[in-house]
Amino acid sequence: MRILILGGDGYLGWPTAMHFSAEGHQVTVADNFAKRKWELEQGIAPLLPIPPLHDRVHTWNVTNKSNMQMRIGDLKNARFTYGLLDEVKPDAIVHYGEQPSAPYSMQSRAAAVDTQVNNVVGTLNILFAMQHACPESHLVKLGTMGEYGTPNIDIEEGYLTVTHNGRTDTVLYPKKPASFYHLSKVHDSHNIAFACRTWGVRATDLNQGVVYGMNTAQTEKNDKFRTSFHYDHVFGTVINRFLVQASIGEPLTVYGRGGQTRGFLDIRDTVQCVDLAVNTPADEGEFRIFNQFTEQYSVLQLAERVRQAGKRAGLSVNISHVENPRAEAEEHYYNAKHSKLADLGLKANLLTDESIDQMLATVLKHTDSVDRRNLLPTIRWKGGGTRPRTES
Ligand code: USQ
Repeated sequence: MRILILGGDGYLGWPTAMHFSAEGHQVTVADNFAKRKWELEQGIAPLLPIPPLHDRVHTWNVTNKSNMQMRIGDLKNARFTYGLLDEVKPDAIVHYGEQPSAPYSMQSRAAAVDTQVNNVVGTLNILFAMQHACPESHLVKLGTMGEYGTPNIDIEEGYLTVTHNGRTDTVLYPKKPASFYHLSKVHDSHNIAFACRTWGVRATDLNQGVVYGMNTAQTEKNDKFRTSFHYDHVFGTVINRFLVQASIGEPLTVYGRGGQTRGFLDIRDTVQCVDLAVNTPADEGEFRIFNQFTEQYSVLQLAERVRQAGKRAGLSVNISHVENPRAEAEEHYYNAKHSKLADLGLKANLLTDESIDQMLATVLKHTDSVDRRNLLPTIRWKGGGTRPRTES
């Protein structure tokens, strides 16, 4: 298959690209390095340096006798996006090419606008370019479980059947997200759903939970294949942050009471789920939605699991309830369905003590690289954010 990975330089895009290439598919990665720019702007770096994409792709191709292709450009630029799809004519487009951080989007007006323009316009350009270049192609779009928020009813897999005044219809599940970032994914979902029912686009929206881990079958084979692992308060996700905090003797930063419950998955399962979606394409006109996570935990449960892992490794780990910088429910009902990927054959890599111990052992090898200045949250949800140095 010809597979185009948008955002191929990122935390999830790069491991996904290597996976499909290792499986023998013709892979093209595209990126505009926006994430690297946002990191520079925030004064943040991943735990370990990530070589330039050119270098990673070259080393991958030489080591594996592959022919992965790379294109550099911005999806907001319609000329680039049309040209890319025209040239590649992909059978499947895996779209990770978005600003991924909720805190980033909440820090200022400029960052909220940047997030929504980047994400929504990029996806719109892809939908239009598909019409022009490859209408049969299957769009596999990374959405987020956070689109749903934390409603006081069960979360269904994308759709809800409602009976109202005696009549029944099936509608997109109501969305109540908790950041401008998560909202950008809601807007994307609606635009894609519209393109499916109007133009017959085939699309799968993967409502992904919070990802943890840094190793997949390919990342471990060469230092240049490692992926961008963040532990900072902007791009770091909660388990990755707790592991790094534990490794350097800093308290685990549970925001507020810690009853916030979310769906989680191992980075290896992100790759597996995307593989399943690509290999079983949506039908023409179908807007297929999968809830992509394997287990749900509260933040406090996770902190306790990491504390116990620290203990097994001989570390003394404290849990600190810091003031919650976000506006979110700290105790709530949460029951999200997630059976469709399992039905397709997903074999979950669960968060076992062994897997936490392994991740902690990896992080412990790199404690010298941790920048302690970027651990505590400084971006507040309330009040419209600060005026950053970069905004004129
Ligand atoms: N949290 C803490 N302490 C921390 C960091 C986070 O208590 O040090 C809490 C947050 O308040 C939140 C939960 O942990 O309640 C998850 O936060 P997160 O930063 O791990 O994840 P989130 O901001 O929701 O976003 C991440 C990814 C995003 C993806 C999303 C999936 O950055 O790209 O879409 O997870 S989901 O959360 O299911 O929407």
